[in-house]
Amino acid sequence: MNNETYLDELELEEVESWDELEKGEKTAFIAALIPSRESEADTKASIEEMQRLADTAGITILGHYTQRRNHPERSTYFGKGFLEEIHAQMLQTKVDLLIINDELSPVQGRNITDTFEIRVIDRTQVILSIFHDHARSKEAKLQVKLAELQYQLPRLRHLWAHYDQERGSMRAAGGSASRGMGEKQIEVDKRLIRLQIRKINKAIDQVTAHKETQRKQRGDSKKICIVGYTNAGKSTLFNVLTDAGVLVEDRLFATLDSTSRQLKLSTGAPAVLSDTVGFISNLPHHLVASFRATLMEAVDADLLLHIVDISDLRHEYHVAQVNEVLASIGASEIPQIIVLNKKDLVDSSLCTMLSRYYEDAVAISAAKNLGIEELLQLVEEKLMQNKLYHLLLPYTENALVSRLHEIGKITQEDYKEDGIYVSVILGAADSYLIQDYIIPQ
Ligand SMILES: Nc1nc2c(ncn2[C@@H]2O[C@H](COP(=O)(O)OP(=O)(O)OP(=O)(O)O)[C@@H](O)[C@H]2O)c(=O)[nH]1
Ligand SMILES: [Mg+2]
Repeated sequence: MNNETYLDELELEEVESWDELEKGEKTAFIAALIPSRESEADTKASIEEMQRLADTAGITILGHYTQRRNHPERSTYFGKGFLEEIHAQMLQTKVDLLIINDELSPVQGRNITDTFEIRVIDRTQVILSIFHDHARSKEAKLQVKLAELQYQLPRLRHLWAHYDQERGSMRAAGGSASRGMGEKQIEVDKRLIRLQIRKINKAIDQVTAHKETQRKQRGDSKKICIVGYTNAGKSTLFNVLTDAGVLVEDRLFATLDSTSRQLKLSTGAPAVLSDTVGFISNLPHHLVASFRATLMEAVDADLLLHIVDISDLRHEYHVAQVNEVLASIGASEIPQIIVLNKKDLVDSSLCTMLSRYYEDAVAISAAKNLGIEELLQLVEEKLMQNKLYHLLLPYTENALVSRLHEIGKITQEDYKEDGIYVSVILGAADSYLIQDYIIPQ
């Protein structure tokens, strides 16, 4: 039975009162809270990222507002005066929405809407809406649906609360509708949502178990997974290494599914490479949780290729954010190679500096096919605990050279006057053979 079959069996009912992003709503302001320790550059980058997310979700940003304070207001996130000012500006400019660059608590979202009459959505909703639009496979769609339902559950009320208010006033005017219908309806909806969450979780459990079996069948193939910030170039690299033809796009979260292909290593050792969903700072935790079937690829890997877009000024911060997500899914102990991508867009001195700064790093351009050989070499080294050695052997060690041909991979062999120059990739267990002949680099 394949993944899709488990998921086909799943029937979900629509819940009426989800306050979704409506299609007509296309313009917005962004509002962000700036902690006092945050630098101007970081604030700018964070708002730009929010703008990029909004853009990907099909919303045009017409301006942004920031307020410097360390903690959000418990009940309204921003202060009263600030929200009133935004409301006035929104009316004047006829802007549809306010996007908050953070996740609002259910109470905050409700109060901003009710008290200040601002149609508000938060960063999580924007990301969920992108995931919703980009999900192609049934598995991805269900994982997104699960995250949406979990986000929605504590926030159910809008439609039905209004229903109660209307009914209440009708009764006051002599109508006979009973008050409290809305509250009952919220309970019904909540039950329905919980039921759906259980059903999806069960289906995802089955998919996870099925994938687990598939992974076991891969036997002793080494598992390598490409991870990284969204838009870093994961799928581009995946295609270069496997000719898979996975979708590559200059947009956030182009990939939501994981795809795996055989990777041919020069040692002939079997390996499987996987491309997967990208990460972002403050990735909504519901998404991380519901994408567990997809993220298993990373958790289960023998080696992670952590790909970094070094043309992005915030690359260092992105590395930290990706590592944070990896830690949250239990993948922080897996060996990593830092793949410094898009070297075609930056100064070579930056590549050199970063290659030295990170342990096990290699600079490449996936799009321009640069540095791929070096990357593969490093992959082999890390995977097999193999290392590349440059040796100078005396002619009397001819037998050892023959042996190296058998047990390692010779990448260069030169017979010169002062001896035999050999470059060889060798497993850690065999390295004692050549210790005396290593040329110091
Ligand atoms: N200049 C340059 N552009 C690159 C390079 N590698 C990838 N890109 C571009 O970066 C963009 C994102 O590439 P993808 O491979 O889709 O990135 P991804 O990490 O898979 O992104 P998501 O799946 O959305 O998380 C595309 O426009 C690529 O053409 C590179 O080495 N140099
Ligand atoms: Mg991708």
